[in-house]
Amino acid sequence: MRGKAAGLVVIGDRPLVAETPESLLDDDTTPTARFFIRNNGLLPERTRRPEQWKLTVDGEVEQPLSLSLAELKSNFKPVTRCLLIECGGNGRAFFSPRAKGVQWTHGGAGCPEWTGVRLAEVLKAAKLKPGALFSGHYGADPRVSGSSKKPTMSRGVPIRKLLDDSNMIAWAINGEPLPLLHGFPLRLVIPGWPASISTKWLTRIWIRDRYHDGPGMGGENYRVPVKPTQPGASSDLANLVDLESMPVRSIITRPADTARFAAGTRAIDLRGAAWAGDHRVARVDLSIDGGASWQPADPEPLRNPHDWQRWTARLEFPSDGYFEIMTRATDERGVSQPYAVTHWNPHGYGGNPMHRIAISIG
Ligand SMILES: Nc1nc2c(c(=O)[nH]1)N[C@H]1C(S)=C(S)[C@@H](COP(=O)(O)O)O[C@H]1N2
Ligand SMILES: [Mo]
Repeated sequence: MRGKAAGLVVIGDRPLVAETPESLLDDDTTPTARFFIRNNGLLPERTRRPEQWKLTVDGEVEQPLSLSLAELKSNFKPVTRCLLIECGGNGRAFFSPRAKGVQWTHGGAGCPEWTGVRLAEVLKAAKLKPGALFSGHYGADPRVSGSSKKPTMSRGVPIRKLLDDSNMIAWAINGEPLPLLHGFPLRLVIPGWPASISTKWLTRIWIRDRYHDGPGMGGENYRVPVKPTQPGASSDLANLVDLESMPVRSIITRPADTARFAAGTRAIDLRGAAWAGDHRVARVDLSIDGGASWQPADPEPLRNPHDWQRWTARLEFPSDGYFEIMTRATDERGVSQPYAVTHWNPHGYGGNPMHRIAISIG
C-alpha cells in the first residue's frame, strides 16, 4: 500500500487513516506521498471525466452557480500556495485517559503546495446575500456502511472564516492532479482550522442562513469545553463550543528520534516546523535539559500566509551521552505549548504538547 511504501503509519484501515512520522516532514514542501491521509468514509469512484466534475454553490446567494472544473479553471485566476492543513484530532494520543477516536501523535498535518482558485473569488461571483451566515460543504464519498443517503461528513464554517483570502478550491497538489485519496478531482483547502472542513471530492458549497447541521457538526463533534472538564468525565454538551483556530504546535524533523552521533560530537544541527492555526508563530525554543533552559531557533521566511514556519537551530552538547531534545513554539499572542496536554475533552481535540526526541552521542 502507498502509505507503507512512503513510510506513513497507518492508524486506521477502514476508513483509511495514516499519519506522517515527524522525520518524514523534513521537506519545506510536503511531498504528496508523505502527506497524511484522513478518510471518514469510503473512496468515491474515480471520475473518468474530471473536467466535467460539477461544483454547486447555492443557498443564500443572489447567483447560484454550477461550475464544471473546466469552467473553474478558465473563469477564475489560478493561484498556487503552500498551505498547512491539520486534522482536528492531531495530538489525540497524548490525552489521558484515552480520548475517543483515531490515535494521532503529531503527524496529522502537512504543508504541500496547492493549485486552484481563491474560494473568495467564487463566492464573489455567487454574490452572498446579507443573510449568509455559515457554509455547509459536501463531498462525493460514500459512508463506510456503503449507504449514500446521508453524506459521510458535511462540515462548514462561519462566513468570516469562509471569506479568508488563503482559502482555495484546489485541483492540484505539488503540481499534479490531486490523487483520489486526497480528493480527486476537486477539494477545499481551508487552512488554520480543523482540516475536516477542507472537503475532498467537493460537489457543493451550501451557503446557509444559520449554523450548519450536517454530519460532523454539533454534539461533541470538533467541540471543546469552555469550562475545563475533569479528565474522563462525560461531557456536558452545553459546555462545548466549536474548535476554530488550531493551537500552536512544533515538531523536530531532523535529526530523527533515536539518532546516534559519533563520540565527541559537540554541536548538532536541527530542523523543524511550527504552526499555530490562524495565528503567526512568534518563536520556537529548544531545550536539552527537560525545559530547565531554552535556546531560540532561527525562523525561515514564510512563503505566503498560512504556510508553516520552518526553522533551524544549532545546539551544543556538554558531553557524550543520552539527551532528550524538546521543541516549544509560541504564537503571536504569547500562547505556547504545554509539557503535557491539558483541557481534556472526550474526543481529544487540540492536544498540542511539546514534541521531544531522544538522541545519543557516543
Ligand atoms: N469528503 C470528505 N472530505 C474530507 C474528509 C472526508 O472523510 N470526506 N476528511 C476530512 C478530514 S477529517 C481531514 S483531517 C482532511 C484530510 O485530508 P487529506 O486526507 O488529504 O490529508 O480531509 C477532510 N476532508
Ligand atoms: Mo480530520
